[in-house]
Amino acid sequence: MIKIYGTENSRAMRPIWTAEEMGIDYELIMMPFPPRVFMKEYLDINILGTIPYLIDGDIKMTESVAMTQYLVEKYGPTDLRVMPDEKDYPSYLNWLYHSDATLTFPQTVVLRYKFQEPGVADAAVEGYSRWFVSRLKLLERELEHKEYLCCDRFTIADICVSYAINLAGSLGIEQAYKPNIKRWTDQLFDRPSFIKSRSYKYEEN
Ligand SMILES: N[C@@H](CCC(=O)N[C@@H](CS)C(=O)NCC(=O)O)C(=O)O
Repeated sequence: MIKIYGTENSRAMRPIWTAEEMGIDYELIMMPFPPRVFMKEYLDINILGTIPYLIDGDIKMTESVAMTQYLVEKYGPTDLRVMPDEKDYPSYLNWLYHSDATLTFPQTVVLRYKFQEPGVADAAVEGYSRWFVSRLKLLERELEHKEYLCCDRFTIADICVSYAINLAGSLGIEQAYKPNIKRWTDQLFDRPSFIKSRSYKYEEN
């Protein structure tokens, strides 16, 4: 069975949400955050200590967006996937990469210096928060007349990109909730599979 290692409210939500939407069986191992500090034995499983980590037989993956793509491609068919012959396929790929390379990247700096090492680099918290918000221009414009990012249907592009907005909420970057983004996330975050993916907690034995 597929194993997913996660922590609360982390990027693990992307593969968990995808698996829940698809009804895939998986085993979830929830850990304290950050596991490299609070569960050092995790480094024997994932040398990077990052979350999420997915194991499927011999397959081992460390990238949350790639995991969602793997799940829809390996365990489909599913409407969550956009096929290469669909008109929005290039846009779908662009949003998948955009979700991490452009959006969550500045957020990781905010997370580190606002919560993990507070007081060390306040200017970075301020600067990278602003940088993140300015990078939302493209998303806000794209959603002007759209319910979903691609193909007029819910896909993993919505899952991967909206995670950055969910994270912005946890980081206290309220300016992320621009009108179109808010309308879009209001309906996405109402989906039972999203609510379930957020509900998993680490419980100490
Ligand atoms: N690009 C990777 C990034 C993984 C990553 O950095 N995850 C964060 C949590 S959302 C993490 O593991 N932080 C804890 C640490 O670096 O120790 C992905 O999308 O899965």
